[in-house]
Amino acid sequence: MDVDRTMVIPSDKEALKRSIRHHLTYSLGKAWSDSRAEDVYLAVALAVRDRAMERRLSTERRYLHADAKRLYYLSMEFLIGRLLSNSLYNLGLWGTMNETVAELGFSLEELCECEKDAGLGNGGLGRLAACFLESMATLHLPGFGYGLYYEYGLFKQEIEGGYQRERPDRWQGPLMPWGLERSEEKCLVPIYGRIVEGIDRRGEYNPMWLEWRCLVGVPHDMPVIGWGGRTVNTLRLYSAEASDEFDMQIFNEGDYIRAVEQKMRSETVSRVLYPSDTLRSGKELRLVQEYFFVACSIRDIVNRFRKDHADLRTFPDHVAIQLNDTHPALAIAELMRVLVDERGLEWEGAWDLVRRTFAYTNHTLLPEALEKWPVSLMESVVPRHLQIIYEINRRFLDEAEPYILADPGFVSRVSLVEEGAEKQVRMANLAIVGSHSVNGVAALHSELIKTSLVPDFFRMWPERFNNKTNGVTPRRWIGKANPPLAALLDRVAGESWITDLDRLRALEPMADDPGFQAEFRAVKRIAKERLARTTLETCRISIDPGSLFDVHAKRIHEYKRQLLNILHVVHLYLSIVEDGATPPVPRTFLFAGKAAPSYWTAKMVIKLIHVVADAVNGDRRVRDLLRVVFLPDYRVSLAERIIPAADLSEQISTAGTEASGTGNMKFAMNGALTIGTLDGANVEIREAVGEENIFIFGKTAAGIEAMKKAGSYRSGEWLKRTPRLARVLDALSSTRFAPGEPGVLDWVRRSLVDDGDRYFVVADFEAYRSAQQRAGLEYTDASAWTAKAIRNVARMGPFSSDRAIRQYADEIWSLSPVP
Ligand code: 26Q
Repeated sequence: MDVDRTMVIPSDKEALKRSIRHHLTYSLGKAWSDSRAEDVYLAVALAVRDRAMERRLSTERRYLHADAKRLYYLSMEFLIGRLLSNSLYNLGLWGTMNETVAELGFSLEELCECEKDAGLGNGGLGRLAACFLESMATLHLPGFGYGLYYEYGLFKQEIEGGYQRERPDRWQGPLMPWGLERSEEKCLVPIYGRIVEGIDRRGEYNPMWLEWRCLVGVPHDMPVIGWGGRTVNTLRLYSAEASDEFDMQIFNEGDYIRAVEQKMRSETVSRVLYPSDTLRSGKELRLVQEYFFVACSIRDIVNRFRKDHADLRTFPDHVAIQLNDTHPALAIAELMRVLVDERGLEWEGAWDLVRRTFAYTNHTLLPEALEKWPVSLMESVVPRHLQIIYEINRRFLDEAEPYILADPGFVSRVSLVEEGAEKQVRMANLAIVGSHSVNGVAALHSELIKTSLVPDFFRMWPERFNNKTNGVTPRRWIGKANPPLAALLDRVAGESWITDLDRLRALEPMADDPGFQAEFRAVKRIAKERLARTTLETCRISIDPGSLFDVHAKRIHEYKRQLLNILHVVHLYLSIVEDGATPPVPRTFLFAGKAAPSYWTAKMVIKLIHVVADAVNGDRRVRDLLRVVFLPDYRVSLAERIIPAADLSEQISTAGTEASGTGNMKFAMNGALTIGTLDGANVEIREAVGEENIFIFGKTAAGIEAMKKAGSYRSGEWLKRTPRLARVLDALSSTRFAPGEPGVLDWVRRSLVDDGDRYFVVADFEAYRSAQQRAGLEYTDASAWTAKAIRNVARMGPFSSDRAIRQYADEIWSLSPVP
């Protein structure tokens, strides 16, 4: 690799050793003789941080010199995972460091395992943000992340008696090598209070925000190292503190206890990540988090702009802001407030700047996941912002008048404020009105946004709507997660695939080559053996690396239909023990994923998987044919272990529900074939790999939509015509599963029959079963299967986050590389 040698700190083995020893002594205060692996990990991380820091400074000099336009990616979540191994990898220092620590008597692999995941996200949306930052740095783009420095990341999942238990995830150690606190750049954020209408000296409306409380935002900077290490960008995460001055005020009033209580309340703002990725929480603390985050970020962005630029009217020429879903949508009102209330701009001029600055990415089609906040709550937490939103709405509805006159229902659909028993602000509508770009995250999803999610806005502003299909970074998801595959790709495609994934096309001519196939299979085998060791250690279940690894790893959700998968497992089991059938290949079904703590059905799906696993794994009749494993605590570092080992990737959401999916891309890149519905990015994966190299089944989004519209779906009737599934449900109602817990599975029939089967599990069951049967049969022809897997890898170019980011930079941000 072409590594920048201009840095000041040398990075040869001797220099690295000196750095590690230095940090052990002076940063950690440890003698070499009583240093444990954890200490050495920290010392290595600090040595790497020194080197990243240097590049960060030189990157910033380059940006300043070029007066480059900057992109700010606002996201409540960044699911980063471990940083050390990736930093080393992207800096081009993995090999040297590996030898260095080996000479010191440690294995780098083991040291990296000491690091806790930075799990500051729920799933897809947070991981996408992390991949995007990495791609921006790799492409030398001035792109910066803003988020919250949660004290507790996503909960740790433990399983007790088949049930999920949540444990707090305090991911930061006493010494944080990656989050550099910038106390000197603290900022003040007013919150709560009331607005007093006033008229200023010129006779103009001048509202005053009085009696606010004050939060303090403390930035923590994390380095984002691009491939090759020449560009190092920053992810700035804020934690909340109490303001001393305000506490003093209460203190002076004589109420010491109340002052301390207030302080503690302020510090809870950045305490914990909300663990639900769909159900709206509606909780005041979440709104406070969103506002606090947005206020800190906007202050920082405006201050940085003002340091070098005098004329606010050029703001959009220098700044672009991407909203990762609606969670940061209050930024639109906050920037208006800063421009109008603090900088004295006229409303029209300010609004024009705001709209040219913001762009919004939508990540969901589920109506229950669209963010709404009660007006009464906003009035209490952000009174001035609520006023501003009302004013935005008034002017917007004026603009919409022609449409409203032609269609009386229009106004109630597009208004930023939903009328009803409780008035609510619709954050998606605010984000759309305040942005020049609205994008979905896969082709199908972006179409559905226009045709069914917000068709009225599409009619008004068709030019705003566009698609940016998601992507994932090949550095982490191939290079780092699957070194044997990366080495093979280096050899046959040349090393440039890592930043130019289309190069993997070079594999195509070798797809049928028996010698290459053998090498490819050997790579898969290594990953499967590694995962088998993990299941043995963490679940005490041994699995056969020679069996087909069929993997369903993602958040547990009804729409993602883990239920469909496990019902099919029960069907296979019954077909063996009752019908005497013999499946063509032995299979290992692997599940992993967390359920939101308040999502009862999702948690019961986890219980069901364990009940089935117990029955199947404990039955000697299916010993060599079926195995079911639930791997607890799915997280980035576990994904890096699971994904390379998969033969078959389960992407089986109800068509029209999964916005894109990104796991689907990671699995295919690592040589798994996909079994999936025509949903999200699966549609584009099929186009890319060719329909003969993927197992597509089930109803289409249009088909599902038609059934919903007609109200014609009767799952109970369907079940009568699906005897295999009927038998499965009967078996689950009997005592053969979970004999010690009668009734524990009753919810399955209730959900699929009595409650109407919202996610069309019954309707898709037979199609799924037959696709699974095809997959099993095809696996018996190792050569044909391997050829397909190779073609999948070869054709994954479009699903690199580099491609996605180039499109964002060109088509939304007008951002150029600063190499
Ligand atoms: C909202 C309000 C209050 C509390 C929590 C939330 C919240 C938090 C996280 C709502 C949604 C999320 C996360 C959504 C998410 O991960 N969506 C996924 O985004 C991926 C990246 O675009 C897509 O690939 C997935 O299809 C989509 O489900």
